[in-house]
Amino acid sequence: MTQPIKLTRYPGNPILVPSPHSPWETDNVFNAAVVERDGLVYMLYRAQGLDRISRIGCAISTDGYRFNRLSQPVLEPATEFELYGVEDPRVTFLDGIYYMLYTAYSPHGVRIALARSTNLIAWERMGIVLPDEDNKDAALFPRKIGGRYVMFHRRPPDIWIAYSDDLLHWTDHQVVMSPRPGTWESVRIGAGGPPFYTDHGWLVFYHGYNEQRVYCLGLALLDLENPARVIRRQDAPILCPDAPWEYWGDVPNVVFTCGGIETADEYRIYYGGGDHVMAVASVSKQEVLSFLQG
Ligand code: BMA
Repeated sequence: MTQPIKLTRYPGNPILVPSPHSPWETDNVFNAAVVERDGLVYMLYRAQGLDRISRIGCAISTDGYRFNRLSQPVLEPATEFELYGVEDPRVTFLDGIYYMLYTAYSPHGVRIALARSTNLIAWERMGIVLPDEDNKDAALFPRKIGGRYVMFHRRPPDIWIAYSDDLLHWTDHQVVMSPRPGTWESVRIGAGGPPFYTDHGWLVFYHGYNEQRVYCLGLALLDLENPARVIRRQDAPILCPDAPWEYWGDVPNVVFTCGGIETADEYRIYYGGGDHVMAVASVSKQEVLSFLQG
């Protein structure tokens, strides 16, 4: 039997920690979307400060490990659906535009919200997606399928997909994957960042949660034309809390990803540790190939 695929932590973790200098990010910086643009790596991270409201900050890097942050958030609560915060961004580049799906949290509950940008810093709100239901963990696919946009979303406890012509109205909702009883992902699961396109299918990094209240990350492969069809799903998690900044934090025992990047030879997955700091871990494409080929 082949060994399960695992992510290897970057030895310099954590790569982003709260800042005592900015009131809006004194407490936690975590669950970032990460995107490459013109040779720079942009991290759009969820920050919580003195008021405990979540905002989205931006940090920029030339090597993907050492980041400099902008002094002000790039997105902060502005609508009635965002009163308690804007959380867990996932960013996708599609047809020349960056789209951010994020969680809008307010007395209405949690909603999926959408914003767009051409430079990853100035964001324009497009509206609330699925306005009538509590939902989160949404991520837009980086390519259209059959001429339509596709996104992951989460109706607890499952990962779902839906299709759209305009990014705001979504139909053809289907369950993609469900929790597996008695495992690390027994209670609920949710998509990580946008899936990676490969010749063999959509490669998905996702999170799972169990009765012990531990968040781990898992790996799955979905059909390119019909991503509701799961081609393969690894039994073992690819990353579980095991470092101090993962098992101790604002919320203990959490590794949670909202995105990663693909380099020539590896997948680099960025993740929040303990809802408190940002870290990164990677796996070589060579190693993933056995999973893709089955
Ligand atoms: C989920 C989300 C994430 C968070 C995780 C662990 O429901 O709120 O933002 O990282 O819980 O607390």
